[in-house]
Amino acid sequence: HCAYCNGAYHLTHPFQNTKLNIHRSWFFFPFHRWYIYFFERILGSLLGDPNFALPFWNRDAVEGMQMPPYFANPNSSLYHKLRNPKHLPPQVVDLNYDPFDFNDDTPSHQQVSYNLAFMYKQMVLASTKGLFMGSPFRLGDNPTPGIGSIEAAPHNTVHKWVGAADKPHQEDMGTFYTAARDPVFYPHHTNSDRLWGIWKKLGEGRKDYSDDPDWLDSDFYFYDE
Ligand SMILES: [Cu+2]
Repeated sequence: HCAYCNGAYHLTHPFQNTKLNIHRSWFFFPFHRWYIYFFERILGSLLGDPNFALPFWNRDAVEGMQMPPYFANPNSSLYHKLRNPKHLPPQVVDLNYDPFDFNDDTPSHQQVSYNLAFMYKQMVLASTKGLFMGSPFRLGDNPTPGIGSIEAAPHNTVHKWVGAADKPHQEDMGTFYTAARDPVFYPHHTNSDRLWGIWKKLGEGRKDYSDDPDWLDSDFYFYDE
C-alpha cells in the first residue's frame, strides 16, 4: 500500500519522472479492491480456509458508528496501540472528522444525525462517476487529478479519526506509509469497497468507469498467497 502512495513507482515512458499515487483519482476504488482481495486470499491460505472473508466496519449504519469493540480490546491481536485514545468505543465516529478542529465535543445523538446526513451527501448526491469515483488519471496526466466523494470522506477522515492525534501525521492510520499496519485498516477498506457496490445499485444512471479502456487496462503488482 505504501509503495503505491509514497512514490516507489513511476509512470511508464515517457512520463517516468511522474510518481504514481493511486489516491485522489479513479484508481482509488479498483486499487484497494485488488489490495484487500489478495490480502483476503493470503489470510485464507494461512488459515487453511478458502472461504475466509474479511469483515467490514459498517460505520455508516447507526449501530456501527464506533470502532468495532474487538479491535479495541488490548488482549486481542486486532488491537493497535498507535491510535487516538479519545476515539475508542463507545465514542461515536465523526465521518467528516477534521483533525485540526479542536471542538471535538459534539453530543453523540447529534453526531449520529450529522453522519447520516453526510453519508446521504457522499453516496446519493455524488451521482456522477467523476464525483463519486474521482477523476480520470491517464498516462501523461498530472497525478492526483481529483478525489472522489467517498475517498475524501468518510475514507480519509476516518483514517485521521483513528490515528494518534499527537503524531505529526496521525500515525498509524492517519497517513499512507503506516496506515496498513493497524488491523482496523482492513475492515475500514472492505467497507469503502462495499459502498462502491451499493452506489452502483442506487441506479438512476450511476455508472463507474467500466466502459473506459484506459481504466480497464491499468495494472498494478500485488503479492498473492
Ligand atoms: Cu485507506
